[in-house]
Amino acid sequence: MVYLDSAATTLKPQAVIDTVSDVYARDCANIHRAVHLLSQRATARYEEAREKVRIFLNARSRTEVIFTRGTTESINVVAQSWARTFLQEGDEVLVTELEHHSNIVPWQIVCQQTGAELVVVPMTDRGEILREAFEQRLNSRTRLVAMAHVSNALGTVLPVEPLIELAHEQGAVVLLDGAQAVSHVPVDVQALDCDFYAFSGHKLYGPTGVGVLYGRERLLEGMPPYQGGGDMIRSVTFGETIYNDLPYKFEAGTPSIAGAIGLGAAIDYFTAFDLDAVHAHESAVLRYATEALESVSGLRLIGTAPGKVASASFLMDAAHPHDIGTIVDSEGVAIRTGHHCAQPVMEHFGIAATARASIGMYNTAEDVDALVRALHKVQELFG
Ligand code: C6P
Repeated sequence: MVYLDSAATTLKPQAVIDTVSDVYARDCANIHRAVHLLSQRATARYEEAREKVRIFLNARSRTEVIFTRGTTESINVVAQSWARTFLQEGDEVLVTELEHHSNIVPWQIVCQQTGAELVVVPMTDRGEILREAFEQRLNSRTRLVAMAHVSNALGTVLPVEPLIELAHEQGAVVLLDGAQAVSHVPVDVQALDCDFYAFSGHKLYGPTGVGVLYGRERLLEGMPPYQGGGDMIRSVTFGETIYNDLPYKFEAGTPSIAGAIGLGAAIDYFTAFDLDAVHAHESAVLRYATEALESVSGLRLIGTAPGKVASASFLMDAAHPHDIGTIVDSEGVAIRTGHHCAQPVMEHFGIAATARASIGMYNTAEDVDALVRALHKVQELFG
């Protein structure tokens, strides 16, 4: 089988699978709760994983690294804690047209709750977000900018550094949705100077059910908890609860302990490679895929931004994306079809769905050849 659906979730290295299994086999305990040996060991491993994430993102402090269920929850934490507290009528939240639903719907909800307005930066027909379009929508009412670092439906890498600078000049806080970025482009939250960064473990060769919210400490300190429960408190009486310190204030309840430790193992695995070489390899495979797909007659690429990474979305005259997906699957090639949880992107192009081939570090030109052979089969059957 050829796996070309890493944007949905990456395959898991044996080292990650073994680590998760090892946690349950040898250190099965709840964390931050008991004095017994297993709990101490599980707690130490969980906190080591946090430190691995800190180093990976280059966050200043472990207190800025919050474990969540994934990108979606990370964004909802910011929406329901920061935005719900600090936004009011007249304020604006700026997003772009190419966002995943996870970076649209939480802002729509909080805009309804607060009276703030959602403003959208349009993209070009190549799937780019241009500085001029961004500047036109940005103003002194913009309190928060929430944008993808890399688009999942199109593969566009947004020019986030200058956009963050512009946003900060207007006093806005910036959240980056890094779900599709962490495995494909270097991420350094201090160099980016973003205020929040969200990603999912499962798109970085780690387990599902765990993700990260990086937040600038000054902002996290001023935010109320997202959820109430165990571990996020220092003391509770019926009269008053005193919340725990960062990052625990945002980690109510038993987390995905093995998931977080597994994410630490994924970071170890991933960063043991020369990441420049990994990114160069992926770019070469994507270039090869782009040329190979363009040579298939009746095939149109959707999303052609210069410098794009990892994903090639396309349409074929011969068949609907779902039929393409079914036929190539029967040929042993896994791709994703549908709207990719980015319906506004589909609306921009006046389509309902695309077929999307997306690559991970393990994919090769031979995988692309297998896809192209399968697409010729689609043409035979439907053409
Ligand atoms: N995109 C895809 O096939 P979660 O589900 O919380 O791990 O990630 C949500 C999410 C948020 N932002 C972006 C840019 C994403 O790509 C995703 C997940 C998958 O494209 C599943 S829809």
